Amino acid sequence: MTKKALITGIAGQDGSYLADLLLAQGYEVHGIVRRIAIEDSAHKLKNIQHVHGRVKLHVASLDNVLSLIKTIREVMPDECYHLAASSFVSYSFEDEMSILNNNINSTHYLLAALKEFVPRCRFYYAGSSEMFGAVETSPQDERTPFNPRAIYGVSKVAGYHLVKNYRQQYGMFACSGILYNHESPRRGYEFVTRKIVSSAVRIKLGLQESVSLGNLDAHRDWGYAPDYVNAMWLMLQAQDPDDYVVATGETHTVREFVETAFGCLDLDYRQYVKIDPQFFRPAEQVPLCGNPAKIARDLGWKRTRTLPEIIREMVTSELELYTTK
Ligand code: G4F
Repeated sequence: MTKKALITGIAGQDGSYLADLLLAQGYEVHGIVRRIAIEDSAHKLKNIQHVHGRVKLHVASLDNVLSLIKTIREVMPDECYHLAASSFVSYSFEDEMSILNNNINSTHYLLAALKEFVPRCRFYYAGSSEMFGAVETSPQDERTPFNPRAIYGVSKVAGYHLVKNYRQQYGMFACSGILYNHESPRRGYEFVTRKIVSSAVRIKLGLQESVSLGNLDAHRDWGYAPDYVNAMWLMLQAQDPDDYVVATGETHTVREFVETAFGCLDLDYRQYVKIDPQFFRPAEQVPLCGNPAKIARDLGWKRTRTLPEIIREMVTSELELYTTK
């Protein structure tokens, strides 16, 4: 029988790669999108344009439990991947009420609706390294205590506990992936990797003079987004539900990323990068770096790309945006 998957956040970087993976596996793929995305599909659905007609989109709102129940009853999924969230890490706390409400409630609504109408459905929850936040030890693994420092991380810790609770109290097959940064040509422009790549390409083409960045010495554990959606899928194919850290186990600085991206275009980044305090975040004493040993051991997961390979792919794809217009 054809398996049915329901994805929240299907039009985002991870949702679109997951849709590709599941279609290739023969799944019937359903996605939840907001009405505004349908109305502005050229922009808001661009990551899934290439699978138009092969995925079924449902208009629903993650803050409206009735619309979620209606979708779940219509689809009756075998697997549900909950990827949608306010995911830009805000340290200003300006949006804390809406981030907390949206991220926590949507997870709770989905779990409650699935438990009621299709309890056999396997559930994946997108956790984040931001749950570890201001860590005291590095690398982090599944036993490292959470200490979120941004409201986004607080909301993700709450979702993680909801998932664990539904697994332990109700016997649902519900898992959390604690994912470190993962990048690709489909990354949003607000994140530092895409900002660097798109600026470097625009500078090379004479469309921009410089780029303003924050702390070039910040470290990140950057992996390849398609590898991370593969990890999500593996978690839901496992014998038993569990939570896993997904990471590369190595960190690089923003400066290294910038140097490599500009280097791909034969540019010296020092001539074009300006430092702007508005992009600085509170300094990290201990770097966020994940230990993927458990998912490697239990599920056979491994990454397929190094950071320089990811950067090269992002630069090549960004250049194509201009040359194929
Ligand atoms: O690309 P970023 O904005 O990603 P961040 O904050 O690490 O969050 C991403 O990864 C998390 C872990 O997987 C997710 F939970 C989250 O949803 C998101 O996907 O920033 C990366 C680093 C930071 O240290 C930041 O301080 O880059 C540094 N940075 C330096 N200059 C900058 C800039 N970040 C941004 N966005 N813009 C800059 O100009």
